[in-house]
Amino acid sequence: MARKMTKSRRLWKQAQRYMPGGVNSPVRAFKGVSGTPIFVERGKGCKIWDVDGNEYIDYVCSWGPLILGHAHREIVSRVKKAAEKGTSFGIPTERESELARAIIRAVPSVEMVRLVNSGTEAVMSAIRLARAFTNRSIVVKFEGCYHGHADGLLVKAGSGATTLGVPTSPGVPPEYAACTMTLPYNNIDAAAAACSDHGSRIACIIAEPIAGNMGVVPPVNGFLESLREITEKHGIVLIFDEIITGFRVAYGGAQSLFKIRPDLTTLGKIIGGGLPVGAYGGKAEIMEKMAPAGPVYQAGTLSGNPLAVEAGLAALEVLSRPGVYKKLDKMASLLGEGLIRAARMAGIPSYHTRIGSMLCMFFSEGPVNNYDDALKCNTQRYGKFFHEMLRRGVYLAPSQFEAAFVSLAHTEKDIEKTVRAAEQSLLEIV
Ligand code: KE4
Repeated sequence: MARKMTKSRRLWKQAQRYMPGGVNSPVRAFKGVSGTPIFVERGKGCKIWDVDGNEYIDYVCSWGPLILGHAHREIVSRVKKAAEKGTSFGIPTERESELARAIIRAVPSVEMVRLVNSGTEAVMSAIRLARAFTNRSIVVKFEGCYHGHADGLLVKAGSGATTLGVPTSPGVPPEYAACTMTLPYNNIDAAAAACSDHGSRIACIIAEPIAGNMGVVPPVNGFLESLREITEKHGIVLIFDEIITGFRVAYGGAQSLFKIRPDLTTLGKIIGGGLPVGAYGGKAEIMEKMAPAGPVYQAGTLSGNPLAVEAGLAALEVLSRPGVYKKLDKMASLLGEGLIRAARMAGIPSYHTRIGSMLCMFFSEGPVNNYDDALKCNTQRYGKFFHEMLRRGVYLAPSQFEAAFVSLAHTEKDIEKTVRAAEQSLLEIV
């Protein structure tokens, strides 16, 4: 049942003339799975339609923001109304304070918050703030965790485990990378060793409390607790990057699930309801160092933009209703269990992870607890699976190293159709 791809192919050729690699963000170019990307025409609920009229059940959900599904009625109507009053002012508005207050009420450790325009901007700002607050320069991150494309974070581990980083992208000066230390995720001893050797020079440790950028890799027991303990001990700022997990795995984010209070939290995706919003927040004594209250500079023309704020407020209001996370968890568990059964039936080695409505099926022989494990996955097989599923009307992430997201719009019928497609697809790639 070959899908019509005429228009997508034509648009793909044209896009590559105008934009580097034909996209505005690399992962969309299907490099991780080969083939021609689909061009989307519209979305509604958990479905998207491409420009050739093919329908798909969508598990990318714009890489996480669309936890309510596409074109949610309340979001669309409230953004339309807000637009009629003006699209941007660069002047304080009441709704910005209301979104800030909603975030503060939801996320346990956040006493004060600043809205920005992307996750990258939120992380950049949080790191600058942590460096200013501690008067230290070194940033510790974990392999396989992605925190946006700020120079100092496009870094991989140098030769020894706790040596300073080397750039992963041209254009990042080695001097920038030298201020970043990259450690293995879920390795408590490596984190403790780095802090005892370099603690007095480390400004912050930034971690995804549930890693979502090497596939979904949950923290092993004690990992997050140990990070909290050793950062307290050495006066290091602990930053939880909850740009994926914030309002995804619980209304209070991963920190409310694991009952850990980081010093700073970065947010994005869901809090913008599908429009561009990022945020960073945390202890008031730290946040008050930010201009104009304090000396640490950060600014943004469209920060707190009325349309994005309205979409974010609508999303958080729907998510705050009783039973929402129970429903998300139920749908995602039906999908996760179905994929495990399908892989077992096809005799294909796989490893499955899920927390709430973010999940991953690794084409891996063994468990995946860190980036080294993730890199052992059979990405060719993932690519074949991806295209077999696409043919059957299911849109997964075009990379093994991403999460699948279930939204409130996914129904049992959609999940059953997806599991059936997986059973057939896996038999094709054995
Ligand atoms: P943005 O600058 O893309 O809004 O956020 C960067 C970011 C920061 N922290 C985490 C944990 C993230 O997952 C991200 C962005 N996520 C990727 C996909 N996993 C966005 C998709 C893309 O790059 O196109």
